[in-house]
Amino acid sequence: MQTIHDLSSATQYFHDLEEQYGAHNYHPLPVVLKKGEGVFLWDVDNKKYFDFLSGYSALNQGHCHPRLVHAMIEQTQTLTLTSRAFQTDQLGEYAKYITDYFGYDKVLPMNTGAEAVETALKLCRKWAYKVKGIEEDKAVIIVCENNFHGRTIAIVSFSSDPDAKKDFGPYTPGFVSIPYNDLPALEKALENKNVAGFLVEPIQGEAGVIVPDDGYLTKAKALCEAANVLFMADEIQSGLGRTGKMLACDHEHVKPDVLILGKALSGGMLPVSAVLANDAIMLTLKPGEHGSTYGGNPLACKVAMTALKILKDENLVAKAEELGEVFRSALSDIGSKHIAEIRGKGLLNAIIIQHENPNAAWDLCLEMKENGLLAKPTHGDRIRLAPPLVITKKQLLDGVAIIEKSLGSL
Ligand code: IF1
Repeated sequence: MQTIHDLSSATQYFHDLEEQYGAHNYHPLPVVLKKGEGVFLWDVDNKKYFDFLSGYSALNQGHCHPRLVHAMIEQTQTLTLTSRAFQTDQLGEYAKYITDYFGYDKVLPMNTGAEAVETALKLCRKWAYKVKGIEEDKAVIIVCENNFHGRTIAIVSFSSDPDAKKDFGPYTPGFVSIPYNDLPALEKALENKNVAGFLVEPIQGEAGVIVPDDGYLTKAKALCEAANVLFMADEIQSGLGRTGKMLACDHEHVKPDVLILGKALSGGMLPVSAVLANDAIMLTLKPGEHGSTYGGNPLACKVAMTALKILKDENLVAKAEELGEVFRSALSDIGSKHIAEIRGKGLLNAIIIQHENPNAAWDLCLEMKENGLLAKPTHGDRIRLAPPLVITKKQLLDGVAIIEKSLGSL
């Protein structure tokens, strides 16, 4: 099994720089990349890899998509940022495009996913006080156990992951956590008249690709509607074609009151996120009540419009649905005793590893790296497998062959 000491001199050089001068808030796989194109990555020794993480689903359109690179270059040479103190020829066009695309009255543009989630939380509370009539500072937002919505203080305040939460207190109040995929628990939590919203991932990504029962989203939305509570879907990872539908909510034809997007909204070019809602909700925010220096900058608008067009022009949603089926059945055909479970939808999948070696998932990822495929374990025993949606069937099956070969070394 490869250890950190078997690195090439070039890899070791860059590894040491990061180690010495970068914060240690990650434990990355020991691979140093210098080039990406489509589904492929190359390291500093020119070794080629399949990317089966896709920047945690930010690269649905693949690395350095030529249309995105062109949009970046063109806008970068024209106008990149004005701040929202002034208007631009890109924001209005983008706002119209994305609201038509998803069927909402308005969009509030932000940058990172966590910022979009925070924006949704603030919007929900503002709506609760101004429209629903909840008493000031009493609004409650329901969240699910094992959620992942970002890393800000408010968001980790309602995390159930000790690593994400410990030593970051005091925590932000106003959140109630219930088990995921548990409708009676939601129904009970909704009895509290101070509930303003329900924030949920339609498929839980970080928790290891947890797919809820069919009908969960439909019923959850109905319960929220009956209680006059906003159903807020965090589609930052599950959205934009990743699960074989444009949005994971589309598997049940559920339309969130508040839709939260990020990651692949820019196809990996720069941080772009967005919150979409109808006027009754969105117009509760008045000028000066929320904002961001880079939110809605012309470069982000241009790139995001292009990223959304690529999803449709290249039919990536249907491809993800079709190739997801191919992928899960090919993984199942391996018949490895070390794969305890295969789960996912579209090209958002994970395998659960069972092995007496507690580091088996990590060791398998090291072995897959040696064999030319990059993926990383989450929560110890599960490996997320999420290639860019531009992958071909042959490339996908070549990837499965690498996974099979690597499993043989466990
Ligand atoms: C890390 C994974 C983690 C997200 C959902 C909001 C955000 C994310 C559903 C915040 C971000 C990233 C963050 C990155 C690893 C990755 C991740 F689930 F995708 F694997 F952590 F759980 N909602 N997910 O998945 O978006 O602010 O990062 O733009 O923090 O380690 P962000």
